Amino acid sequence: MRSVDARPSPYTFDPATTALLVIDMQRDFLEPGGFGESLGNDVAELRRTIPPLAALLTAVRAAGLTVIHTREGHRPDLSDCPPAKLHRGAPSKRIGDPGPNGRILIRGEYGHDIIDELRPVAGEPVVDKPGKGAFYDTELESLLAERGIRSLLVTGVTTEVCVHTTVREANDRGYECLVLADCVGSYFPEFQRIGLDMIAAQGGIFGWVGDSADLRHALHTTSVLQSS
Ligand code: C5J
Repeated sequence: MRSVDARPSPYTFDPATTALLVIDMQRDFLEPGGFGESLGNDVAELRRTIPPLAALLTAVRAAGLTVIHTREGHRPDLSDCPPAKLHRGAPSKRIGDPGPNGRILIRGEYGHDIIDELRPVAGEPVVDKPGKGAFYDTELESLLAERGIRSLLVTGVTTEVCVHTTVREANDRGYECLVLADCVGSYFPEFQRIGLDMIAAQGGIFGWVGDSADLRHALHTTSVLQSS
């Protein structure tokens, strides 16, 4: 077992039953011209997560842990996009509209894919999800069950939307989640702070909040291959 300094208490995990979840690190959220920017957001707010997450990915892969990526997006015919999501708000471009990186938030388009810096490697599942939560209408739960995963190291964007929804879904299913504060990002600094506080509040009502440097240190001292 490994232990990492975290809020509200140290987070303990077994590397053999722990996965790194990388949520929606897609061009549509992190690069200009995508869904995030169409909603009026500054993508620069999210990009600070890229270097620590790249370093964490390297450490997690070296330690032999399971890595799973997710992507939010819809079928080209939008049959999996509820009208309530499609028509909400007044974005400059709606889901399915053409943009500089292809149709906004549509599977198979350049903008829908994961940014080059965090590209999945062979063998790492990429879960396509139509909603905010990674468990809703996806194969994530069976992927985790097949691998015997009980603990999730949660990273990605955005903190208060897809990260929060996924952590809440995971918590209700009995997974123990450590959210890495420097590897999750929000377009809104106050939501970043409050979103993380909400996870760790009340004795860790949804999970734990920690830092990737501490996690990398804990991983450096072991590997799944060594410990089995
Ligand atoms: C949003 C996400 N923010 N991945 N999606 O719409 O958080």
